[in-house]
Amino acid sequence: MRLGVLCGAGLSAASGVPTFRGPQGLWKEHRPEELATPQAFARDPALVWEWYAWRRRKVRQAAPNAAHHALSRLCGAASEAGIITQNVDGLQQRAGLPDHATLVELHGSLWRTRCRECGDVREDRGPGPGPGEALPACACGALVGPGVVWFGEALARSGLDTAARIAHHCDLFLVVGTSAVVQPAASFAALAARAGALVLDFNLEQTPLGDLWHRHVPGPCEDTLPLLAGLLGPPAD
Ligand code: BV8
Ligand code: ZN
Repeated sequence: MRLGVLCGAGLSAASGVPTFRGPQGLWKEHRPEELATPQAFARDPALVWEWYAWRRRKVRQAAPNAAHHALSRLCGAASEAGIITQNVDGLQQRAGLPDHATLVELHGSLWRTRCRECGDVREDRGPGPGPGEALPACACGALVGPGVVWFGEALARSGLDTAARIAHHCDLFLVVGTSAVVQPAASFAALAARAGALVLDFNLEQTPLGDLWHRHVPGPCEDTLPLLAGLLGPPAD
């Protein structure tokens, strides 16, 4: 069985990482769409970095949950496995994946920085600048921002190609914990459905693309995915 997965913030909710559009999707009365943009960074880079430093702290305090581990097991049971994640927290990597599984971070990573002037990208596992601290600068002189893809920024071509390959070549496509409102990420579920995969949507709620799904699996994914892994996956070691 060839497995494809598209996941979003709901996958990490049980780890204590806030989702974007849920009731706790606010930070200091700012909505993510207001801060996750190049315009917000140009206007107030310190505020944007404060938000990302806060998110780094939340993720550092978090651990992969049963849903992440279930996805790792399901990848182990599949002959081919690809995970398309919109999450930037790195928790799926921390849960571990079998060598044959592909993971693509469509929207980048909290644990990198990127210069929007010269394109320099670096790993950065630090806490991010504290209040009043100097903001990280690039050798080219520009300020560097978090290594994520903001609204209005193009996604990396390589990531899009890998995601399309995963969606095109799978028999089972799991959509996990995403509101399916952000494009082009959400489009990969439709691609998988058109390519003939059985699409299962693991979410607390129905999503806008509901008529595309072959099956909505209601409930917290940290409860429902382990059930699927128990049916399809190898015995937990
Ligand atoms: C681009 C990184 C072009 C930053 C993020 C086409 C149509 C419509 C709009 C557009 C379009 N093309 C472009 C757009 C505009 C825009 C867009 O999609 N806007 C939306 C809001 C309408 N897209 C873009 O700007 C993209 N860029 O297309 O560029 C271009 C081309 C060439 C040159 C220049 C430009 C870039 C999009 C990427 C934005 N960056 N994040 C950061 O993280 O800070 S998006 C952000 O939203 C996160 O990545 C997040 O992952 C993503 C999606 O949110 P979800 O993961 O789904 O999270 P959410 O809170 O919404 O939902 C959680 C779900 O989980 C809920 O359904 C809930 O019920 C469920 N849940 C909760 N708990 C559980 C659970 N389910 C199960 N179990 C639980 N326990
Ligand atoms: Zn630079």
